[in-house]
Amino acid sequence: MAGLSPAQVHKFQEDGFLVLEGVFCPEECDRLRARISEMVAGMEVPNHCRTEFSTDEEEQLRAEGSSEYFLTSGDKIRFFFEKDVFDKDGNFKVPQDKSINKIGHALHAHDPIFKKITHSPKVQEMVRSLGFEEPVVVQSMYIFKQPKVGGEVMPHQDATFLYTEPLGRVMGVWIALEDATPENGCLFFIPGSHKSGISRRMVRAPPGSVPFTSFIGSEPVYQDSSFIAAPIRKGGLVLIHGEVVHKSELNRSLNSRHAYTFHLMESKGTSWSQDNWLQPTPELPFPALYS
Ligand SMILES: O=C(O)CCC(=O)C(=O)O
Repeated sequence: MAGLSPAQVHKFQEDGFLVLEGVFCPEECDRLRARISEMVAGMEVPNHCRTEFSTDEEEQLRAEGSSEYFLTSGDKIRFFFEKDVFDKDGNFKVPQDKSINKIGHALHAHDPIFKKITHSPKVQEMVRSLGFEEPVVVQSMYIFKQPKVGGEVMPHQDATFLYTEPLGRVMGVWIALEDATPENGCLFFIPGSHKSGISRRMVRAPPGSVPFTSFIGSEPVYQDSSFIAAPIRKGGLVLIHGEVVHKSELNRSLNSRHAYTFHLMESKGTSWSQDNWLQPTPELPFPALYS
């Protein structure tokens, strides 16, 4: 693959996203899905997910447990569940593989199959053609969008959570591992919305405070009519500018909509905010994409 054509680069720069069909073959997608099935079959469920808490104090401990679990997940492979999937004894009310919302945030670093796709020549060539000189991988997620229960992802800009100075240095790479349609929760975008900066930032609270994160600014109310759907077939890939407004709706269908996504930052001349929830660690500095 020779990277993106000048017309594709132009479209990405104008719209803030680019839909590319047929980047990976069905077998490559199925290999990722099979690996995830193995992980789910062997996963350890954290206590704060299984345990029912009744008093306010216990509920506070649960909230702290889940915030800590999230905030320290940047360099690990951790499981995040849909709401209401455990009974009061901590047993699954739904099949285990239908209980998960997402896995994050370092599949790209710890799993050889995910690492290979992340650093694949196809991805590297695309990213090069967009002018990235020293891109690093900051996080990765496997998103399940479960049939009927896969919840909506509210309109947002990724730079709200992955803030850099200057802006314009973060890009998402979103790979459809199953067909994504308006019925099962494909991505929707406001074309061109990446040109107006960001409306809010999520920042870490000082150590010891609860909640662990807060927002500066607020997300405007967007008109539904401003969004356009970006349906894509299995094996396709969507490039997502860090400031483009996007969302996905509830999965109303009987089919899941699995996707593997990771975020890149141009590290050359860029400062990663110390206030971001996600931080590189001594165990896992952000790895270079071109390797
Ligand atoms: O996969 C989804 O439903 C949402 C993904 C998303 O918003 C993102 O990766 O920034």
